[in-house]
Parts: sequence; C-alpha cells; structure tokens
Amino acid sequence: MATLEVSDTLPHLEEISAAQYFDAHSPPPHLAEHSAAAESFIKHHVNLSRRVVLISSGGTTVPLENQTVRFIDNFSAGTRGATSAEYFLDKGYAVIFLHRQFSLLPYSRHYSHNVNCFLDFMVEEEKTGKVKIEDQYQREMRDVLRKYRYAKDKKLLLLLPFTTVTSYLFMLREIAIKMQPLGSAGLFYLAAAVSDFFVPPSRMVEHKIQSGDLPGPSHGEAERLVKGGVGGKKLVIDLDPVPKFLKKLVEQWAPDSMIVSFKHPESQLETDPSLLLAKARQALDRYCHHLVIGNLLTTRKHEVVFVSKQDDTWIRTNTDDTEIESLIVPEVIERHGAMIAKTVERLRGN
Ligand code: 9Z3
Repeated sequence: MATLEVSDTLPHLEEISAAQYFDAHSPPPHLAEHSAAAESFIKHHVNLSRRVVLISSGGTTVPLENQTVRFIDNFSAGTRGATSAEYFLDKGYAVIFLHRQFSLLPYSRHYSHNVNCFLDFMVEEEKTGKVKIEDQYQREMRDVLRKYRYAKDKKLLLLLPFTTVTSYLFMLREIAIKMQPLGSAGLFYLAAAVSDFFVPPSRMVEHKIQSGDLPGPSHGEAERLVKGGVGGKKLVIDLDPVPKFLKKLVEQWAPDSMIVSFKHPESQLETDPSLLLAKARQALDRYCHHLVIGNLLTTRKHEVVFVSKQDDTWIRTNTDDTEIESLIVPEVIERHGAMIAKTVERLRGN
C-alpha cells in the first residue's frame, strides 16, 4: 500500500523565504514576453478606466527531474477559472487568464475534447460536402462565438500559460507588479490549485529517475531524491514546503488590489461544513486578504462559502442548469465595487 505523510521530524533545512525561492530558481523562458504582453494589456485598460481581474486557473506541476519526465500534479481541470472568466467578461471586466497550459479556457470550454467533443456538433452537407454546425446547436454555438469574438476584438482577454509551480509564481509576481497602476481597480481571483511542496534545485536530479536500477544508499546524484527500498524498487520523494506567497502578494506585490483566494481543505474526509469554514477562516487569518472562498472537490459545483472579516455567506445552487460561477462572480464584483468606493472615499478625505 502506498503511504503519504507530512513529516516534521525528518531532518530538513530551514524553510526558505519567497526571495530565496526566486533566487534559487531560473525564471521561465517566456517571462519577458508574457510580462510585456501583460504590461501593454494593463496600460490599455488603465487608460479606459476599466477594472482588470487576474484569474489563476488549473493545477501547477512539481517536476521531479530537470529534464522532466515525471512530475507531481495538483488537481484542477480549470473549470472554475474558465467559467468565472466568462462571467467577469460579461460584467465588463478585462481578464488576464493565468492558466495551466492545455487546461480549460473561457468559451472553448463549452466544446472541449472530452466532454461535448466539438466534432459531435458538426455535420457534413450531403450535396456540397461542406461541414457545418447541426441545426439544433446553431443558436447556442452562435452565442458563445459572439462573446468569444467580442472579447478578442475588444482585447478584453489575455491568455497566459504556466506549467510548473515555479513558472506560476514567477508569472504571478510579475503580473501583480505590473497591475499596481490599477490600484483598487485590480482584482486577484486565485482559483489555481497551487502545490504546497517542491523539490529544491539542490536536490533535483538532471535526468529521468531510473526505475530499473534505483541506486542504493551511495550511488550518485539520484540518491539525494530517491532511495532503494528493502529488497525492492522504492521511490522516496523528499519535498520542501513552498513559501507562503499569498502573504507577499497581499503585503508587497499588490497592496491596493482586492485579493480573493479559493481554498479546498487537504482532505476530502473533511465534508463537515464547519470544518470547511474553519479552514477558510484560518487562510484568511494567515494571509489577511479580503476574501476566501471555501469549497470541497466533491461539492464544488453546488456550494461554496464566502469567508471575509465581516461575515460568512454560503452560496448554493440546486440545479445542474445553473453554473455556480454565475452566482459567485456577481457577489465578488459587488464586494470589489464596495472596496473601490471605500478607497475613493479615503482618497477624497486626504
Ligand atoms: C480551488 O479550490 C478551485 O476551486 C478548484 C477548482 C481547484 C477546486 P476545477 O478547476 O477545480 O473546477 O476542476 N482552488 C484553490 C486551490 C489552492 O491551491 N488554494 C491555495 C491553498 O488552498 C491558496 S491560493 O492554499
């Protein structure tokens, strides 16, 4: 049986700070290019006095080798992020969609490759051989297409991909700093499932960990990551905790923006609503941001809880026809509006 434990007793180095984390890692290859794209997108919308939301979406990976063959992944299809993006766009926000490469995207999510395969919506005309959308899907697809085209033509949606937890964090820091000119008109809606653990570069092996001949206790660099088990091939992975970046975001990278994070408790056994609430409140106390939205993987499409300094509010939908994001997003926008109004009032008072 596979076991998994979080250990306080194993010998480990001091927990590293966010600054040390960035120093220890190389930035992702396209950081400069993505940063430039974000900067011009933000400038454009600052000039139009438009609110901008950064939505993070999908799971981050933790590579086990430099030339990565194997990695650990965090679960998220990207549904929460991609669906929410559409509702923010509907309400006039510009959206920076920081997403796991190949996870669901706004609009195209309706016709993805596994559910609602786009090919099932098409037919070939007998006479001409031309391919067209089946009559029964025309209206629905036209509506999605119009919204997609509108967002594209008006430059309201910027898609920026990440894969590893490190590339995610570099991008988040970079974009957050670029968003500072927005002040309180900036919003962070952090739905990505972000790894809490990583393999530090000092213990990372270069090439694929060999399963056929796992090294014994003194066989070179792989030894630092893997260990041979008694009489068998056992892989023991030793991970360090990722520093608490949310704190950095709140205090330094985006001090004037509204920050909303999603929280799902570590264990699916924690189905008790009061435990979900307690975990969400713990996150709020730890990072001092504006709002935590608590959800469980099993029920996330039907209920979430908003936890803020002021109150707790449950949002529920009983039908599969109503996407819960259509209820979550307007509630977040209302709170964002209230925060902007407060900022304006404060600035006037000064
Ligand atoms: C969530 O809780 C998201 O709602 C889901 C969405 C990952 C459950 P799907 O994309 O799933 O619809 O399939 N995201 C937050 C996860 C997370 O890692 N939060 C961090 C934490 O809990 C804080 S930013 O520490």
